[in-house]
Amino acid sequence: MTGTSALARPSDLAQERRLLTELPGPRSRELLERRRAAVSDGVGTTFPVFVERAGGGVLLDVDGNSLIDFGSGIAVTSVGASAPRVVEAVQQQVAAFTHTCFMVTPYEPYVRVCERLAELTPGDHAKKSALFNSGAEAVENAVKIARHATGRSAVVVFDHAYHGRTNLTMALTAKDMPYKRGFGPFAPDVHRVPMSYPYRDEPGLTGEQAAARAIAAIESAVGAERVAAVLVEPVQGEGGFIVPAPGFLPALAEWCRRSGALFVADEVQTGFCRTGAWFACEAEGVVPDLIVTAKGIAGGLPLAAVTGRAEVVDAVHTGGLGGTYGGNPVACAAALASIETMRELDLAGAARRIEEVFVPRLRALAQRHPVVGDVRGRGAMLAVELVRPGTTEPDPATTSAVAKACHARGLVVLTAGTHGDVLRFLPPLVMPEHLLLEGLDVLDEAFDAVAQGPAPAGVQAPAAPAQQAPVQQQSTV
Ligand code: PLZ
Repeated sequence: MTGTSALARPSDLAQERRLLTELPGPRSRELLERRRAAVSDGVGTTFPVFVERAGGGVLLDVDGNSLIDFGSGIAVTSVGASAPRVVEAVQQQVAAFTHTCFMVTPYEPYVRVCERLAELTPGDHAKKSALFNSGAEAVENAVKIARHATGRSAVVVFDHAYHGRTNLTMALTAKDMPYKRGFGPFAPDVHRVPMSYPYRDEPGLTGEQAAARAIAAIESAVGAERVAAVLVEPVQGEGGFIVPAPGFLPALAEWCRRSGALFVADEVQTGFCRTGAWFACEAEGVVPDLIVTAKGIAGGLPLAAVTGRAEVVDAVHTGGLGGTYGGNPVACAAALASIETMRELDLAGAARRIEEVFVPRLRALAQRHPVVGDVRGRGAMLAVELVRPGTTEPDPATTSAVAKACHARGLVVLTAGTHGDVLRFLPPLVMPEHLLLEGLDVLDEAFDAVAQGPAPAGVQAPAAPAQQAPVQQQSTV
């Protein structure tokens, strides 16, 4: 480690939007043909531009275009996709050793990641962790632990929830298409209850009332004494960046405590500074019994964790948890360097700043475009929900058209939502402010272009070659 010198190393990846070709460009289109021939059609692609390098707030594609990244590879590259500390730590670890299997002969970085998790996650009780490879694998293990520790089997999840694509986590996930259709039968004893969804709940429904509605459903359909775990995303991710009304999460956690069920927070998407704090549960002082993390934890390397009360996590017999690669040393080195970067650069503060920059701009957008029914989110996890003007009827077609218009202009945005009517924004927390603003300008242009109706057939969406047309700056902030 070379200390702060690594952080100060200037990136040679220009932090700019630069369009040299239409998107996708000719080399991306060639690769797309090869992808079509060799890669399963079951794996989707949001934006078929092939990436050669990435870092800070940009993705550089194989045709030399530089794109602004409002996706972070689905909330993963919070420290950037080539954060200097992470690159250096990974290089050192990969040269030292790539793998031993922690269950065979252990190594320190795994232990150190678990120590960091114990320090950083909510609550000052004794905590322990186990490490895994993916969010879904960690969620599945949280359920294993909860069942073992409580001796109960029922698991409660929420409308709009997303927890993964394995058999158990498909059962936990709400949305049929594309996640579940044709893949059943699913794991049993999973029970879905209503979420707090302020935009769609009856006006004025408080968080406590929404929790009471969920609890009534649990008590009547499952029985309090059968519940091993109530599993919830503190801000729902794939479901559409749904922030529950204040009071909802604390009331659920309190019910769990009274009922002997474990409160399990899936912070796979919200964790590690994304929402302006280390973890989203902190916003309401909720202390989960188990917390599941992945994505942002390791700067792009595959790592996930279940962290929880020591006596709960230790309830499982030795050998009951694990896997060949769980807590791989290279991924652990990346996690330690990512956490260090988050601390040094105060990326929780950066996420709060991103909210300050975005929210007035998204509200102004909603004023100009009545299709924007709701502006919501927290920190650098922000979204707009698109509906038919004057109603709350979802408008997935306009959502997809705006996303495509952003893509054509060199801005990576993602969609979400049970009805596909949510545009979500997840910039790397290290994105320089001029790119945040330029990305928001592009979003404005994309909404305007879609509002004006489709371009005449055969006319490409405008790709502005950098050398000819300087990018328009608007001054709404
Ligand atoms: N829990 C809250 O957001 C992953 C998946 C996108 P994995 N979300 C993005 C897709 O189409 O597959 C996620 C999440 C929450 C669990 C997961 C699962 O994490 O690392 O993808 O397994």
